[in-house]
Amino acid sequence: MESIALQGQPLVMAILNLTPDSFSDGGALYRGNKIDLNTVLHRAQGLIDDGADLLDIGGESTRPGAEKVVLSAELDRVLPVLEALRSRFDIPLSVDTSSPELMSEAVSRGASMLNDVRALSRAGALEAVAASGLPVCLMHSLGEPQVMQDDPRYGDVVAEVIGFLRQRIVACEKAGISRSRLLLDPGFGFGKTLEQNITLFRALPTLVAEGLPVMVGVSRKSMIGEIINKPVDQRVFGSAALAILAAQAGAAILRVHDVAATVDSLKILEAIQQ
Ligand code: 9MG
Repeated sequence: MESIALQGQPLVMAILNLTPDSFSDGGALYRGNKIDLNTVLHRAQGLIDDGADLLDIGGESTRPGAEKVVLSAELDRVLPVLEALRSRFDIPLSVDTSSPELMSEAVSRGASMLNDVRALSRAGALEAVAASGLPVCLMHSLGEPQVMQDDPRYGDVVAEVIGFLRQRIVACEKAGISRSRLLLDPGFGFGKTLEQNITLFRALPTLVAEGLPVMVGVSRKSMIGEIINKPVDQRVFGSAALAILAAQAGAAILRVHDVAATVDSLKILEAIQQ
């Protein structure tokens, strides 16, 4: 996959959330109501020093209940940061967006990958990605962030998530996006109860068996908070533990906030695994 080597141990994708209401750092990259580029560069350097393999930059909050972002705000948040990071660092940069406009702009500013929590369902997204030539992660979500946690229901969560992702693969191939550019993500926390998340997590090997690289994002999410009964700022160990279980289940990319903890834990796994 273009400039992103997906072999052996999973890659660690560090989250760089550019929203003022980010659920994990609450807008720490802001000075007043503007993104502070120096702070962002400093944060990015820290994530790289900690061992991140790629960065995921996003300008839309997708946490449960988050407000919709207007396109101009998303572009204003992401594009200057993407340009600044691209000119400064060699690390592959993923852009987390559902907006075809941002997808297209991101390509010309050096993005290496796209990550869409709506699996390219917005009008124009399939075409934008087809033209980009970039790898893209297709994630499952049950509804929009504003309402996705309002009593999510499935007959069979594993079958429905995999069925949805298969349909999106077909849509991608029809639009001219080859399988070799696709990654799959079950979308932990996106319209799923704790029980549904756990069922889905146990089925990761089944998703891996679909034959495409699987991305897992569980970092600091409520499923961890509910299991260990701790607030978001005390979920580092729980997140690292679940990341390692995802690695054992065959995940190719782990999307995380706590890079150092994840990288150390992966080294332990690698040393012990046969
Ligand atoms: C943007 N975003 C938030 N959570 C995510 C997850 O679990 N996977 C992917 N691909 N993106 C996510």
